[in-house]
Amino acid sequence: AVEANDTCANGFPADFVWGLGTAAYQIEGGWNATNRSPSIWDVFSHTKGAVAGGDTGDVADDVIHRWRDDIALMSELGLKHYRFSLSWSRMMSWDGHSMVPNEPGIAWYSDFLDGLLEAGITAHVTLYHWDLPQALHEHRGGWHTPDNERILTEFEAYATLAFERLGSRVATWFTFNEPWTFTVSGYSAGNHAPGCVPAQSGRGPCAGGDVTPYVVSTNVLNAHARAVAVYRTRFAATLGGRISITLNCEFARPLTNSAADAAAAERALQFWLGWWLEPLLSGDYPAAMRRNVGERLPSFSPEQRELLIGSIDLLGINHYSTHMVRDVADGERGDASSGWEADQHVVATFGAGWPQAASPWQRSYPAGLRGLLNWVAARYKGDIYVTENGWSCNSFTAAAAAADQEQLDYYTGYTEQVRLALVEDGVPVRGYFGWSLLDNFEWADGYSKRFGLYYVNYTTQQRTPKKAAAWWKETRSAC
Ligand code: GBH
Repeated sequence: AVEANDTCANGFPADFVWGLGTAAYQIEGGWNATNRSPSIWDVFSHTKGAVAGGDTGDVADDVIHRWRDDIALMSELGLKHYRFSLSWSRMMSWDGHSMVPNEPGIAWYSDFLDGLLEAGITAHVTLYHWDLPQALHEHRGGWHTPDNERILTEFEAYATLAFERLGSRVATWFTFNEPWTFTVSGYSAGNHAPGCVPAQSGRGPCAGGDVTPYVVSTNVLNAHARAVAVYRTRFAATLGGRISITLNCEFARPLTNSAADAAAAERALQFWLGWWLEPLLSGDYPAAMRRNVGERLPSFSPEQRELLIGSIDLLGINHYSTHMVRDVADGERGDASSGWEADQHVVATFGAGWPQAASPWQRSYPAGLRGLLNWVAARYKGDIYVTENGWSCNSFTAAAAAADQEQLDYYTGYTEQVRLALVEDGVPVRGYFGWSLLDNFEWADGYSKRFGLYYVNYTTQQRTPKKAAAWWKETRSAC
């Protein structure tokens, strides 16, 4: 129970972490500033037909040049915690054999971190928010090559460089953001970089069929574990920060009260979140996946298991929406969807009457976040942080955005469910990061979708606060 005198007017403990997030490729721009080299997202966004409107991240929010103003914007909001990611392709360059430090890029992040520090803003930094250096994808087997020791070594070197050069100013490290999303979208659906799809369609340089997402997940989990081991053995004691990973999951509710649908909802959560969480806790993929995926699911060696188990100091959870899930009998689907999609044996829909966001995949169902947090807390006993939650706005002009009530309703509804999970259910949720500080490059949707607390005019780069920004300042920044 929380002592009354430690509770803020918003109903949360005084030490609850309130922050906002962004990611490098979505906001930075400066595609070749600081001697940056291409990532898979540069190549993908410049591929005809890959991104809505032909949009690219070349300029994005131009934060690479406007960062001082944007830190001032954060201060204006009273922000005390900021979550952002490093661009591997800015931190390092390809020398024809491996990635080596890129001093101008490192200096940019170093200055930025100093700026945050001066503004009293704590930094929470993600190493990998989907932007693999193109050279590692092309010449070193990327994430899609089975048992790819070369990518593990490269990631370990990158993480070490980041800890060494930036770690004194970073409170929390996240190795990967949403491995589920970049694995399924990038290596199965093909609508994200690097655009790989199952082999039978003949598209993509890394088409591997329905085993590829599981190959990718195994490499990514092993890379995570390596980076964590480096941080813990060489840096944690002196730097005092914590390290983890950010996993995304929509909540799953059974469509009917049948036992089969209850099992299907549980299975969906295992395929979505258990896929990543279970190896971090027990060193292996969930039983439901072993059962349905069979021999296509790689194994971890005893050494890999040892590194994986307990390799998070806390857990970051990104959450946007909820699905109603029903069971699917063997063979019922009969479609050509990816292995991961079909392997679950579920069909997901939305509940009737849930408000629709601009992004087709998102509807508002606030109670789903409380349900998810409880599901996670039943399995993981450490601190939980909601590292992303936000609304794809239905307003598309600065004036409409400034008056956007739906986004505000989403934030009030969802944060209230976080409060209930904490205060009523005892879930150890310690922080909440809204997505996002600014409208930005929304991946395959380009600039057509807007999640910012600030509206961005991409012609003038002017930032305009939305209604939720004022709410944030009054009720989240203030205790
Ligand atoms: C996060 O992904 C990202 O971390 C962030 O970069 C992004 O800007 C933000 O959220 C908003 O999207 O089209 O039905 O196949 C969100 C998780 C998972 C949401 C995949 C879209 C596609 C569903 N995403 N999902 S569908």
